[in-house]
Amino acid sequence: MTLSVGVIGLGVMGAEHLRLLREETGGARVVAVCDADADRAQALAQGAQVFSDPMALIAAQGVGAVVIASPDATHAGLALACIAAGKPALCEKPLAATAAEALRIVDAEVAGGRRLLQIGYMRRFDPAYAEMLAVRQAGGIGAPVLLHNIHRNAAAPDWFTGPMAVTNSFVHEIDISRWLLGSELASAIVHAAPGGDPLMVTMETDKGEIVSTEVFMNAHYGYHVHAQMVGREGTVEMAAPAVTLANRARQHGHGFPANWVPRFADAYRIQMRAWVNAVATDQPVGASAWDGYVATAVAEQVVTALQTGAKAQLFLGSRPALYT
Ligand code: ISE
Repeated sequence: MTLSVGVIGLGVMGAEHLRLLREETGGARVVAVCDADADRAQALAQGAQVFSDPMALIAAQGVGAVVIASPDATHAGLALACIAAGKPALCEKPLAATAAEALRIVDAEVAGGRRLLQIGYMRRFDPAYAEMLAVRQAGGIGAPVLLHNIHRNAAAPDWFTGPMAVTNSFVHEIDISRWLLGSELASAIVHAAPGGDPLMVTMETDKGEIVSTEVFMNAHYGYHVHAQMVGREGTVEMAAPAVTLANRARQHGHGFPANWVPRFADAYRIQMRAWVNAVATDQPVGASAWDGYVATAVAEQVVTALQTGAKAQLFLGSRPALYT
């Protein structure tokens, strides 16, 4: 059966999700689109029904599932509407602007007794991260003791405001560190360079592993994400972020992409296929609403740690049975 999908938000990520659904994903058809910019929605519609109201798209009878890729602040309300309508959704990260809002979404899903949301923490589908997880799980590096993350953007996106380096960017490391280590995060302390960029976040897990993350929003030279896991018997890390080497301009080496879309092209494609398949088979995969809540809750507490300079003891509450 073909899944009829409505896509809300057609910015950088929404347009890429639209392209993936149309060109690289079997078993799905885009039947509806919605964007705050009506001309943009019209230009990308290719026969899909154009909505100006995202709630009307979610309620539309012909829409079987929804991709939420509108601005961060809109995610929570749209995710709640999908749950109320009983429609599965792939919701871009972050799930919500506050932990309290994210928890309301978790509560709504739990009340319905069914996992409907997959959160777009797509690094879980990146082949390099997947291999690092497999190496750890096979005991290939012994017990992990450290995870070093580097997260560099060439320039902060123009829509960045306030502490978005944490709530929009660092949330990826919150999610992927839990996933890679199979641990929960227990404490965090943040150091900021003069001017506030880069940030250095050091977290401890419930098993005593140390997770260090550099979040550099204006690193200029390109988009660069790297991770190295250190175990008692070895280390595993990502190889250079390209598949070719070039000789040019008196240099030999790898190039860097301008942003995350080319770097994580495989992850986004695999994620979309996995989501469509998960909806078809009713077998949820990827980050759940609970994982989305945890990322937002930790981010909120990391922002406080940044503002106070104090070490935060992270509080999460208990995971509902739906997510075990
Ligand atoms: C963006 O929203 C992403 O999700 C990227 O993966 C991240 O690197 C970037 O900093 C975010 O703004």
